[in-house]
Amino acid sequence: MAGKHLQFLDHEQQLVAGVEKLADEKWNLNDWGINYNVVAIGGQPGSGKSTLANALFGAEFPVLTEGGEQPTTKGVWISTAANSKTLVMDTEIAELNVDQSLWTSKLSSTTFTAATASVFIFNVQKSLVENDSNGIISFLLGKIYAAHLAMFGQRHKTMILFAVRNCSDETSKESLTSTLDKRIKSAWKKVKKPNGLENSAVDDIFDYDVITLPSKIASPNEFDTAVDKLRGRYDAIYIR
Ligand SMILES: Nc1nc2c(ncn2[C@@H]2O[C@H](COP(=O)(O)OP(=O)(O)OP(=O)(O)O)[C@@H](O)[C@H]2O)c(=O)[nH]1
Ligand SMILES: [Mg+2]
Repeated sequence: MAGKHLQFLDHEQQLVAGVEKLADEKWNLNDWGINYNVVAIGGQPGSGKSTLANALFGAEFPVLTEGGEQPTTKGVWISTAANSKTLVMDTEIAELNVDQSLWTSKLSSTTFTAATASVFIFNVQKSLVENDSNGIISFLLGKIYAAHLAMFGQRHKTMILFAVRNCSDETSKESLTSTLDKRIKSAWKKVKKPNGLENSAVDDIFDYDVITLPSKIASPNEFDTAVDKLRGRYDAIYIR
């Protein structure tokens, strides 16, 4: 059966009819037992999320083609990875300036998958890290923290991996990391903590790391090399 990717929730956040049976047929999860990882990817619309998930995990999520309609990813898609016991979740997210109710419902699927995953890849354009006048990064982080605290408290730790896209040789990783570090801490300060966790620190619940990726369009070979390196790191940590 071609392709291991399946749409679980449609663009109205409804479970796609018959998807559980299809997943059984395509994935054979019974063979996995409980020894597998869950990775989610999220971030701005059109920021290259599905492209990165496909390159890293050999998934085949739909990607925006020239003249195509955005957003390409509707609802929530899940795929098995090609070479490891990993489930990869790719979610739709709305723009900040759309109708508030739509934003909230679509945001829920990203925050839910992000909180549940062992690794959340926060895909972000370098330009947004450098100039985030609307506070999109902190906003998203705040929502992810709140979902995580509500569901798991300190019982589960998520690695937030910032994948900063369209970087060049001149990009200073130190400067991006320092900016993101500030966002991580300020969003944590603002989030309402449940009883008993009032004094918890962000790194009790989240690990975080920053990787820079060259443009897949302008520097395809460098992009592939960086993705191979990232996959190697992922495998070394998460694949036992
Ligand atoms: N400049 C540049 N473009 C890229 C890169 N990676 C992907 N793209 C292009 O960006 C467009 C969007 O890529 P997708 O992977 O569909 O992005 P997405 O974030 O999944 O998009 P939605 O699901 O619609 O939110 C496509 O035309 C890709 O070819 C990159 O590293 N640099
Ligand atoms: Mg997509």
